[in-house]
Amino acid sequence: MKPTHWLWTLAVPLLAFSLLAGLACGDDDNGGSTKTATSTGAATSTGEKNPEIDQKDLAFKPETLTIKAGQKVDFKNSETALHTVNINGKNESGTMKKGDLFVRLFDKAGSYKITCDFHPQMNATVTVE
Ligand SMILES: [Cu+2]
Repeated sequence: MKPTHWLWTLAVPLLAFSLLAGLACGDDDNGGSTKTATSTGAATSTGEKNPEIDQKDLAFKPETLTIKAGQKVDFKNSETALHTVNINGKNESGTMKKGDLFVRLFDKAGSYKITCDFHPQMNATVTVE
């Protein structure tokens, strides 16, 4: 029964792979569903771009940003590593993949700590005046 045996050696890894892929997809969907990232931030009619904090090289760039109350900040993931945007310890962005954008309105003055769930070394501070 050589042919049967041969088929199974193919079928088992294939099955395992599709199961894994399915699981990974499910996880991804979960993370994405809480995301509030939209492109509506670009609709501000002043023509002014939102200040931007880039997620790159496992860091926030820039690490300090000063804005005025009522301004929005574009958080952008520019690399393949997954990131989150946590504002004062709260994950507001969900999991961000490469190319994802999270726009956050800062309407109250204060100092906001920006961190990432996956990389404890990622830190930034947004100061709202
Ligand atoms: Cu990160």
